[in-house]
Parts: sequence; structure tokens; C-alpha cells
Amino acid sequence: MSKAAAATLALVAFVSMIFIGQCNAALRIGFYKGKCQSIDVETTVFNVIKSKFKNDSTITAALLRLQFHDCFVTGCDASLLLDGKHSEKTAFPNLSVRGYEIIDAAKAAIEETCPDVVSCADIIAMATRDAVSLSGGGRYEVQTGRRDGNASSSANVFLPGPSDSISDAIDIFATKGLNSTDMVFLLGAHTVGVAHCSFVQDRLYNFQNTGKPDPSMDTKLVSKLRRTCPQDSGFNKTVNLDQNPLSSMTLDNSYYKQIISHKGILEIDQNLALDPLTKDKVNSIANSSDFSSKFGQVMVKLGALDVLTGNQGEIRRSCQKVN
Ligand code: HEM
Ligand SMILES: *[C@@H]1O[C@H](CO)[C@@H](O)[C@H](O)[C@H]1NC(C)=O
Ligand SMILES: *[C@@H]1O[C@H](CO)[C@@H](O)[C@H](O)[C@H]1NC(C)=O
Ligand SMILES: *[C@@H]1O[C@H](CO)[C@@H](O)[C@H](O)[C@H]1NC(C)=O
Ligand SMILES: *[C@@H]1O[C@H](CO)[C@@H](O)[C@H](O)[C@H]1NC(C)=O
Ligand SMILES: *[C@@H]1O[C@H](CO)[C@@H](O)[C@H](O)[C@H]1NC(C)=O
Ligand SMILES: CC(=O)N[C@H]1CO[C@H](CO)[C@@H](O)[C@@H]1O
Repeated sequence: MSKAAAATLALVAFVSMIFIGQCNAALRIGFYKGKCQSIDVETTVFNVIKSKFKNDSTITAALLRLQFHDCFVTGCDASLLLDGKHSEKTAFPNLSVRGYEIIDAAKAAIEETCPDVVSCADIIAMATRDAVSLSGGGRYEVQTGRRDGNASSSANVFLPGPSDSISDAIDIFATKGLNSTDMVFLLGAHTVGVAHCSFVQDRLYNFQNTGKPDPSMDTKLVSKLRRTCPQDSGFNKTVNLDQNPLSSMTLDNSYYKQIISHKGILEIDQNLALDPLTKDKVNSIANSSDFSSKFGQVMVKLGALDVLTGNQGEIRRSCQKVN
């Protein structure tokens, strides 16, 4: 490379660093302070989430997965919420994403007193944070200032799958600027919520065409799951991702203890505890008491992926369609 080319490259790198820096600088804690005179945006969202949570505590799992799927596909821009024949939510991995109506309810509560100010993308981040804290996770400060995207296409949906290797999953997370430690913490979201039988079917009956269950699954768990998930149960039934019955609804580090005991539900959950790339981290989280705060930090990092800020994007009036 010539000196001039190297200098140009360095300059481009420097300028884009500043640019990225600015984008993220626009995301900040308390962005909406004072922007809605009479109402406090974060309190309004919290009150909606609190009442939804009282009715149905599984909303925490719904919102965590929703935020992950939104942020991983064209950034945290609420593009997942857009309706459309071929929008993101029609893509296979999204078929069972739920919680859209919770975001709509929070948006409606805000629009009533403070229209056209608060983005759907920020509501996802605030609502998820509130649900996490209601489920016993730490309450982290959420950054706001995101704006909503105007496009959504199922063709953009590229998410890791439950049978991906740890190494492939790490590579996919790396394309989002998340390292393997971030990934191990984020998968801790599987300490709440459920998976449909179809995602564990192969592990219970015919792992890698052996005609046998996955040898890495605890045999008692195999028998137990087989009762809930008979061979043809398909998409109708679900099993808890955290097999500790005392904390399958609690945002804690129990998931890590379960996967160490060979009680991971998805193949990738189990492999997280077995793969040399991640197992040390899993062991240390299983044994530590600061999972909550670390999880909050990594959710903030997830929530900052490729955000639109400043005068990019728009503030959607309805989360389901562009203005
Ligand atoms: C390698 C990465 C990941 C893979 C392969 C993966 C895969 C899956 C699968 C297959 C399900 C079951 C879906 C169903 O049956 O409806 C699921 C559920 C779930 N995932 Fe993940 N996931 C990953 C990472 C994450 C991350 C980063 C989060 C959030 C931070 C997350 C949160 C959840 C939650 C909360 C559920 C339960 C949803 C519910 O109860 O409705 N996952 N995941
Ligand atoms: C309460 O939760 C159930 C699902 O558990 C849901 O069908 C229903 O719409 C919820 N009600 C309200 C008022 O959110
Ligand atoms: C991953 O990133 C986090 C910050 O999110 C940092 O604290 C940690 O040291 C990094 N870990 C590795 C293995 O690079
Ligand atoms: C799943 O549930 C639907 C509706 O309840 C039912 O029609 C269908 O037969 C069920 N499928 C299986 C495989 O159990
Ligand atoms: C947790 O720590 C204890 C005591 O320090 C140790 O005996 C145990 O093996 C550790 N467990 C894991 C999963 O690392
Ligand atoms: C959608 O957003 C992009 C980038 O934010 C912008 O360039 C484009 O003009 C917008 N399109 C519409 C139809 O608003
Ligand atoms: C194909 C499709 O769009 N499936 C579902 C995706 O998720 C939404 C919201 O839950 C459902 O309404 C769709 O039927």
C-alpha cells in the first residue's frame, strides 16, 4: 500500500470513528426529560409494563426476544414492528416472536399526552428494561434517543439458529460488535421464557440422525421433555428454557447452572456450557452474584446497535406502519 493510500485509509477510519461516536453520543440516558411537559415518559412506560406484567409475567421473555430480533436486523429501529407482506416479522425466526401488543399499549399511553415525540424503538428498550426488573433482574439505566426506521424486509433477517455451532454464533455476534463474553451474557436471557417442542424434537428422538437422543442431555430431562413433547407435538407445546422450576420465570443466573448440569433446552444452550470457547465464562457466571448488573450492561450494548439518531429516521405515529 502506498503512503498516500495508507494516509487516506487512516483518515477514513478516523472520520468514521467520529461519525459512529456521534451517532452513539446522541443516545443518552434521560433523552426525553422535559420533552413531554406534564408526563414523564419513562414512568408512563413503566406503569403500562407493570400492569401488563401483573396480568402475564411471561411478557419479560416476549420483550427480551423482541428486542434481540429487532436490534440484530438493521439495528434497533423498531423495523420488526412494521406490518407488511414481506416485513421482518414474517420471516421464519420471527414467527413466534410475541409482545407486539405490549409495545402498542405503551405507545398509545404516551401518544395520548405527548404525541409524535417518543420513538417505538425507544419504547422497546424501555419496556424490556422494565420487564427485566419486574422479573427480578437488575434495573439498568436505559439510553434513549433512537428514531424509527422506515423499512422492514424479511430478506434482511439473518439470525443465529438453535443448532448453530458456538463458533458460528460468535462470528454472527461479532458482526454486530458483540464479543463472545457479550454473547454468553445475552444468552442468559434464556433464563426466562419457552421454546416450542419443534426446536428440541431432534434432541429428544433423533439427534443428528442417530435415532437416539442427544447424549449431552441429562437422561432424566430427556424422559421429562418427551412427556411434554411427544414425537409429533410440532409447534403446539412449549417447554421452559430454564429447567429450574423455582426460577424459570426469574431473571437470574439459574440458566447457567442448568446448562452445566446438562439441562440445556436448545442445542446452542447446551453447547455454551461445553464448548471450550465459552465454558469458562459459563462456569464463572454460574458461580457469581453479579449476573444482574452484567446482564443490564450487555442489554444496553445490544440496544445501541446501529441506531438511528438525530434527524435520521422518524418518530412513527403507529408502531406498525411508517408515517
Ligand atoms: C445464538 C443466539 C440465539 C439463538 C440461536 C436463540 C434461539 C431461540 C429459540 C429457537 C427460541 C425458541 C423460540 C420459540 O420456540 O418460540 C428462543 C427463545 C427465546 N430467546 Fe433466544 N436465541 C438466541 C439469543 C437470544 C438473545 C440474545 C436473547 C435476548 C437478549 C434471547 C431471548 C430469548 C427469549 C427470552 C426466549 C423465550 C421467548 C418466549 O418465551 O416467548 N435469545 N431463542
Ligand atoms: C392478559 O394475559 C393474557 C395472556 O396470558 C392475554 O391474552 C390478555 O390479552 C392479557 N390481558 C391484558 C389486559 O393485557
Ligand atoms: C467484551 O466486551 C466487553 C464490553 O462489552 C468487555 O468488558 C470485555 O472485556 C470484552 N471481552 C472480550 C473477551 O473481548
Ligand atoms: C395443534 O393445535 C391445533 C389447534 O389447537 C390443532 O388443530 C392441531 O391438530 C394440533 N397439532 C398437533 C400436531 O397436535
Ligand atoms: C463454584 O465455586 C465452587 C467453590 O469455589 C467450586 O467448588 C465449584 O466447582 C464452582 N462451580 C463452577 C460451576 O465453577
Ligand atoms: C427512509 O429512511 C432513509 C434513511 O433513513 C431515507 O434515506 C429515506 O428517504 C426514507 N424513505 C422514506 C420513504 O421516508
Ligand atoms: C407469517 C407471519 O407473519 N406470521 C406471524 C408473525 O408474527 C405476527 C405477530 O405475532 C403474526 O401476526 C403473524 O401471523
